[in-house]
Amino acid sequence: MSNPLVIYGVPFSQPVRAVLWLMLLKRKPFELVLTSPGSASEGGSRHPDYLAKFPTGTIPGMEDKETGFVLSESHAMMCYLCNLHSWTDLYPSNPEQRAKVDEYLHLHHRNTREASIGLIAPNVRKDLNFSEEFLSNAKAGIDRTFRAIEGGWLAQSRYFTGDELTIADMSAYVEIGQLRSEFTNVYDFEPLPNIRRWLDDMRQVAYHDEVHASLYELGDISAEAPSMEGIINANKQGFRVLREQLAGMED
Ligand SMILES: N[C@@H](CCC(=O)N[C@@H](CS)C(=O)NCC(=O)O)C(=O)O
Repeated sequence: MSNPLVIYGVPFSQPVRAVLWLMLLKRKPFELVLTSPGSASEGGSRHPDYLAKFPTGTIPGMEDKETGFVLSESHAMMCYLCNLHSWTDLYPSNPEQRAKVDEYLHLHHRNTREASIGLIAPNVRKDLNFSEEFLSNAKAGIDRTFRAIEGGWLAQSRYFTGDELTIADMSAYVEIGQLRSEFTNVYDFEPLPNIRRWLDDMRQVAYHDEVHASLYELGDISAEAPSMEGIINANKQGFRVLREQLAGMED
């Protein structure tokens, strides 16, 4: 029987990667249904069938085929999964510790997430001709957020909210990690030693490489925008690697 838990998305998407990483880390089987972000065609996140379940038209989407329960928003999914399965190592049950994780998850959207909007999207979609003003505002926002992470969260503890990994780190990493030199190479982390230390620690977390297979495939995009074919190939490679992992879980 096919798995009742379905995740819709592509591995190149940052919030999709965060949810997939959690599922792999906890060895929870699921079915990944490739869904193109922004496309109104069949299999796209703006197709009426998808919008009927997920009105915001974004990936990831999650569906429990057995109960009909659907959910969008990567952070809502990660919290839900942790609550459902009592993964209190990654989402602590202590109210104060949990609140610190939530604090970061809320902050993430208009701050760390700007990394994709200000640094990845303009490099991937040069055809969209982002204005200089847009790019410099985005860059200033990213620098500000990274300085706060460097001098705040990661100056005080090994991970974002303490000495243990939580879903806050996983969510932050899919945005920040993608920028490093071994991936897209679009940000200079030299002045940020605490972030560099944390990035190295995050790289050691199980399934890091599998979840980031699409980025290894895409490579450095700092000098030249990748072709659409390059992005499709990166997603295909990411999907292949995930499928192997999922097959291993079902054995
Ligand atoms: N806050 C959302 C962001 C989701 C998001 O921005 N997804 C992008 C792909 S990375 C998307 O689906 N874009 C397509 C669109 O907006 O049409 C989350 O964390 O799930």
